[in-house]
Amino acid sequence: MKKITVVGAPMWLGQSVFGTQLAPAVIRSAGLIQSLQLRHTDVIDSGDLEFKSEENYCSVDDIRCKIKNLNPVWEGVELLASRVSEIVAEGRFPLILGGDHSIAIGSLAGVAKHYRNLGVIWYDAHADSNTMATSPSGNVQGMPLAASLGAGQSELVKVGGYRNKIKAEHVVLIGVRDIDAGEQEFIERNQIKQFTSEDVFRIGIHNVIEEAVSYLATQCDGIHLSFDLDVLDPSDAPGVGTPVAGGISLKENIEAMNLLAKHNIITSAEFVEVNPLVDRDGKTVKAAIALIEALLTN
Ligand code: HAR
Ligand code: MN
Ligand code: MN
Ligand code: MN
Repeated sequence: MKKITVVGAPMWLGQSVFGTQLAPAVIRSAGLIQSLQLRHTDVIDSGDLEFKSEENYCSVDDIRCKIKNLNPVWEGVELLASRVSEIVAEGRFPLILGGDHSIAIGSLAGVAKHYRNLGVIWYDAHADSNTMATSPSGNVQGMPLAASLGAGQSELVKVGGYRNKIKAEHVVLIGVRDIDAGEQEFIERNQIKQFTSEDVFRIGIHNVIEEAVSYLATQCDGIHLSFDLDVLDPSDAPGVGTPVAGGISLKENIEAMNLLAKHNIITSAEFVEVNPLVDRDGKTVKAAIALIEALLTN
């Protein structure tokens, strides 16, 4: 039985599509907390963090202008890092509701303080391994994995007051299928383990999870799950800002969450990138809840 603390990180400034900041409230009103309380006796909903919501482009002669909304995103992820660190220090399981994927910088900064070798399972259609030098968009949403590995803009790299939250050999990417050239180079240079969506279709989600677990379990003292809903096929999760065709079905992803639950190795988790404003019939919100329920059954 886990002691769970839910925290909302209503961020949207890590990208350009308005709406991901609404996800924590919408996911709650669709019944997440009650559903968790059916399975666990100790669930605390600690509400949403307060983030600034104005876009903040810096002046064009500022090098940092290459990163969209750097200041408000940075402030937000610092706040999240402190809150998540407190939750872990209390011996509780942090369940973080995004927000766009920039929040992973804060989640990992908060969690990794408490582990010597934190592992990360990064579920995503994208590799999120850009820096301002390689980013095609300037969106921090596409940079959180690189920043957590110590690469990129110093503000983002030093969130929580320290660098290098995780090591490249403790990361597994699952479901990736839209990788920028600079990201591909970063992944190869750092020898990051990845299972593309093609790999999942070829060897099956069960084998992918078993391989990921055996790769991480022996080296890591905790594993953070960073789940970007756009890893799902858009037919199962239309409500995301950057859908990519050819994704993994909800059914297979639920199977994956069930397997992770059975292995009982996930020590913190975040579910990100749900945008209720572009969702259809609450499909993506419901998918997020079903995935969380499967992960947190025991
Ligand atoms: N790689 C592209 C960029 O850096 C697109 C990233 C898109 N978005 C995400 N991340 N949802 O997972 O801008
Ligand atoms: Mn992502
Ligand atoms: Mn993505
Ligand atoms: Mn098995």
